[in-house]
Amino acid sequence: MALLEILEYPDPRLRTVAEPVAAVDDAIRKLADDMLETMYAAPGIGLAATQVDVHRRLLVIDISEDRSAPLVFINPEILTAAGSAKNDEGCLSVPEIYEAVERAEQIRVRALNRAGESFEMDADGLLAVCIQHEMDHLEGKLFVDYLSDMKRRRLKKKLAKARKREAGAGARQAL
Ligand code: GNR
Ligand code: NI
Repeated sequence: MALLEILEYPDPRLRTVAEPVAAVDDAIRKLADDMLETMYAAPGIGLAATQVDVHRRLLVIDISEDRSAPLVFINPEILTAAGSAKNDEGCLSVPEIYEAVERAEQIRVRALNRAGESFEMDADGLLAVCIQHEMDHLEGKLFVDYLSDMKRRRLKKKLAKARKREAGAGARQAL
């Protein structure tokens, strides 16, 4: 297992549209395991391959309290979507920013599991939010794209400032 580097906004690689996984083989299973390890360490409740600079249609999720329910979705498709709800979202690629986003409330998803078998799942609540958030990543889309231009500009500044502060702290530590 290995920890992977998570790309951060506004890295242009986060805008890549992912290609379907052609075959669920050992390399894909290792990627899923490394993504789960990276997600748990972050910590986060979901991670899309796009965020670790692998542009294949694969995502992992675990919304359980005790991190005991890893889910792997390969080539996911939303079959049906109903209702809408606004929930606060965060993203490991946009650290420390939380904003409300409107999403479908209930969805039915089809995907392949780590054995390469097709399955379908109904989701609502946080799981539905998370699946839609991760599937957006595979399209090169981020939750901040749903915000107003003004909010996005403000948040970009805030992120740049936080990064500068961190770089300064690192430099001082090295002295
Ligand atoms: O860890 C995460 N938490 C979260 C909270 C609300 C809505 C979506 C998410 S996903 C996020 C991890 C992440 O960035 N996945 O792409
Ligand atoms: Ni995200």
